[in-house]
Amino acid sequence: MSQQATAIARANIALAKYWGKSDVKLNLPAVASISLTLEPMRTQTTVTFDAKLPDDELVLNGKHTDGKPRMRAIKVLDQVRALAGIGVKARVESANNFPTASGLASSASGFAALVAASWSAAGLARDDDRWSALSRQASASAARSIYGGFVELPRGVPGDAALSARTVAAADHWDVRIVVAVANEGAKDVGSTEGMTLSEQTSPYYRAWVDCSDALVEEVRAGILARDLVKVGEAMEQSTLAMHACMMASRPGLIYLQPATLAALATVKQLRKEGVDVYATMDAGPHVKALCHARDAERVAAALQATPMVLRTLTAFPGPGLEIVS
Ligand code: 2P0
Repeated sequence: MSQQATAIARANIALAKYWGKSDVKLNLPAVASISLTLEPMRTQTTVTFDAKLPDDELVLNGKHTDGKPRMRAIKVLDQVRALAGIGVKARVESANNFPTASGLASSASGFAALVAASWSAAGLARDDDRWSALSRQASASAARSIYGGFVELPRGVPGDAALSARTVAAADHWDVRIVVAVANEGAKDVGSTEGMTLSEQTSPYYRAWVDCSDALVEEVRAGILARDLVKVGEAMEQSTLAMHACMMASRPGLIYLQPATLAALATVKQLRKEGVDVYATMDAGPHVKALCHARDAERVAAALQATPMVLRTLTAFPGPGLEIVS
């Protein structure tokens, strides 16, 4: 027996952030989040169930990979095998077309593509909501990469194994850009999953972060529907800064921001002074992602590129949801 499918998923960037879990076992988020699915930042994944394989194999960007990434992939494969009633081992070949150190999380597009490709290779019928729920269990941000455009992942009520993301507005709803200012190339020292637990257990601002997030999500959603960049931008900046305040007040402090981050933030502020609608967001890393209108993207990219310590920029636009290509 040999069954194969290939899926393409895009990375996403949260405009309203997710940080914290309401149910660790089911990986349910403690706060709702809203993201934008990004073209052309893609992961392409092929899954082959092959009766001749003695064990599951993971090939990431051309390299055989063991350890934690393979264990996380096996967890997804096991769930799909249980649903499909098969016991055959799989080869997973996954590649990103964007650099892993670009500041764009590859786990979101990676797990979304893995879920869709393994599901399809196992002969199950397409089901975006179940793909999203299964992706969420692997990595919550991955639940959002199943859908295109502007996507919301609601807060999870403990025990709700079926929680999935949903579309707020399609990719063609609003022609905005995300300009990524890459601050450094190194891998982060504390991963998101670990960092969230630390914040929840030690940060005096964790409750305040959770409490303020609902209103910010509402504002971001309303701003997207109204195509109001100032509204989205102001709420987006407060969301990222409230999240980082909560991170920084953890023990030990989680300081993801670096000198290049602050320099890029100053550039964004200066551009606003000059009349450009541009707002910044940062994830669990030092890179600055600037949201602006399509017409301003070149100017924003040039200004960020000229900012001291910024290594380079990448520009992304609203992209489609999960594609099965074969
Ligand atoms: C987000 N991040 O909303 C936030 C902002 C990082 C900062 O989603 O533990 O890799 O696998 O569910 O999805 C990164 O967290 O964490 C993330 P898990 P994930 O994009």
